[in-house]
Amino acid sequence: MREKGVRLISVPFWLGGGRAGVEYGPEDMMSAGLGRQIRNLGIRLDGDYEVCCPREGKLDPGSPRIKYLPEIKEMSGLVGEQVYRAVSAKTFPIVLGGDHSVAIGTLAGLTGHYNRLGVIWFDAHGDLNTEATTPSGNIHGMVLAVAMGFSRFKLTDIPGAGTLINKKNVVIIGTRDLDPGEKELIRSQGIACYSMHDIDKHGIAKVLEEAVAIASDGTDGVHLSFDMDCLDPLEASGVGTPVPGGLSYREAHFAMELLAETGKITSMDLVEVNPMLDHDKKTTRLAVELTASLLGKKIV
Ligand code: B3U
Ligand code: MN
Ligand code: MN
Repeated sequence: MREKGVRLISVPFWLGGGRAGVEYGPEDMMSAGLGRQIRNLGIRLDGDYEVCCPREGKLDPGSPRIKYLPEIKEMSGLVGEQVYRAVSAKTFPIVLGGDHSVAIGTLAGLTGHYNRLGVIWFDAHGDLNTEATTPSGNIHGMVLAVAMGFSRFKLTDIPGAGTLINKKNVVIIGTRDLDPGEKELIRSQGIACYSMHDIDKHGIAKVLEEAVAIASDGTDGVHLSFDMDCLDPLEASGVGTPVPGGLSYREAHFAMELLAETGKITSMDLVEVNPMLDHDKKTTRLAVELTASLLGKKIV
């Protein structure tokens, strides 16, 4: 990591979650010292870019299944371009959301570069809804289905994207709020999903060990997508859809520390910090600290 350098890519986008405020996430994480933390670790900060994405959209009454789809496609193409450039320049891209739909752009850019990409997805939710099962029409709840090609709108619809993500290399961690259609997809497709029940039962270290094995099996890159709502709302209440019973402060840090030790993670996105709901700035601060842990910050 020290040789590689990190490139920060800010994506102030909220239309995928349908709730404003999350577009201020990148700005807040930068003000909380994300760049400084990275440099303090002795890591070169190879640029910090802001993607100029749509800030407002029009709801199309003709296609109600995915809200703001044209704006989402536009944002994803722009994010993909920056991410592709970052990995081509051999830096480690960190994409700052925004709602979780920004990961469609991240994955588009990454699959343009990597032949076979593994994905580790921390989330309270499955993000596995399709046009047929979404209860909200918000694409942030569909991103993994889009990435693996289970929905009609697919990752490969974004210019510059490579192949779809192989379901064999996807792992979801921290779930506790899955919709019926998502449970069905997990079962029928055999997608690796470690719920909070699994974490309680086996411990976060064991779960991470298995997750890394799955995501790195036959892949040439492993992407970490970190939805801050995977944390317990006691630790991180500044997210759009908090769900009780999530990861503790130490479980989340320990997970990042374990990932750092493996040296296998090649990119990251950090999403769903909503500064308008984060009144004590605790969620933003934690997001910054967790990134530092992933980049190798040690307690001792
Ligand atoms: N599963 C629900 C809710 C949701 C998904 N992701 C978030 N919330 N953050 C949906 O709308 O798909
Ligand atoms: Mn999510
Ligand atoms: Mn979520």
